[in-house]
Amino acid sequence: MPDDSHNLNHDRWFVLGKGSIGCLWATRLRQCGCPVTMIVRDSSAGDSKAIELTYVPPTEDSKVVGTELGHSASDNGARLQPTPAQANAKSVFQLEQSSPAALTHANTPIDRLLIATKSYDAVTALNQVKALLSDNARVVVLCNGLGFHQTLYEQLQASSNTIEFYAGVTSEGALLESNRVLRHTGRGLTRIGTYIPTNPSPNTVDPDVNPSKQRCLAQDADAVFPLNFSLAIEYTNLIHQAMVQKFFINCAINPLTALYGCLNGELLQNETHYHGFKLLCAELQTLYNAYNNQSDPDRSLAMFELLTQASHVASVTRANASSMLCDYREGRTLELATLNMQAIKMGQDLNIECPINAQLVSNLLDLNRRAVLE
Ligand code: KPL
Repeated sequence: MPDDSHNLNHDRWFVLGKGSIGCLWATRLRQCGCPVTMIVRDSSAGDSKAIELTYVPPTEDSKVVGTELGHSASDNGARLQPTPAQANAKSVFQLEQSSPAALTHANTPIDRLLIATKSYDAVTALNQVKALLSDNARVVVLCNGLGFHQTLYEQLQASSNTIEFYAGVTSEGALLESNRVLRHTGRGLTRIGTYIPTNPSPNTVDPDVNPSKQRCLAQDADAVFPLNFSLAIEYTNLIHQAMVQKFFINCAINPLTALYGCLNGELLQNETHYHGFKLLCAELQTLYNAYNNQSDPDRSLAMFELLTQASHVASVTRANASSMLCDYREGRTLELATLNMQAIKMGQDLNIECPINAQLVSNLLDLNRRAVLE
């Protein structure tokens, strides 16, 4: 663990993942005055250096996405941050860029860490910088999907059980037009909450008796991102529900857009695509209902109609290429392990067959393998 007395950069955010969401957060954090270091793997960034990233704001008429789940207002006393006009101008931001090796060599303490990698990279990426986290570090994960949060949590706990760990889901739209230009394509909503472990480990201290955990729960409403942050953030105690619902929406939209090679809106407009979309939503709805009954007997996750919600998201983001379609086009690994393969695993645990998801995963793995070979 690095020596905290050397830490003159208490409000510096370190960002893992230089995709569109990582870059959006980096520019917005810079905009409100926080120093930012992008952690990159490239050996070219062996030594820390400064890079410039241009933020292009959304057009005035871009809608807020993310209120589709009925949470536009606070569900637990949380609030949305205001977005002052000057925060939204096109601007060029200076960001530090450094590699895990360079940070480790300099023994740089990390107090604030955002994980915005592809979901399958999150655990490895965290491992590369975990030793630099200070005892009271704040870690926020914003990756798509389910199934890896618990591993992140356990790794953080093993470092220090006073690290604050938040999970988030975002519907912000962003596109990297080049590695120096980030376009904010649509305003969204980001919901953040303290991650609640699925199987508390023996050294996990109950938040009721751990003063540090009490502090972080008590401060959720205004503590995670700076007060003048220009993205809409809602702090919630129902983060698990938000993660599960976003997971099901992503399981419905992302793989089909990659398979059909279509934009989100075309899932609704093209008759054949829509037929596939309805069948997939029906299979996922059965799974959601069973999961909900099993994991939440008081049914606070209930009343979620996947076809309606996923259609709404596909419609509001109609001009977007989903992240999985972009990954497919770029020959990157698809986030299937944390989306539809995770759904199949959930089905196995609940004795629910998921043949449509299984076929979809198999077709996409084949396509992806061929794309990577080409
Ligand atoms: O989250 C998304 C993604 O592409 O990963 C959706 C909501 C489908 C928007 O494109």
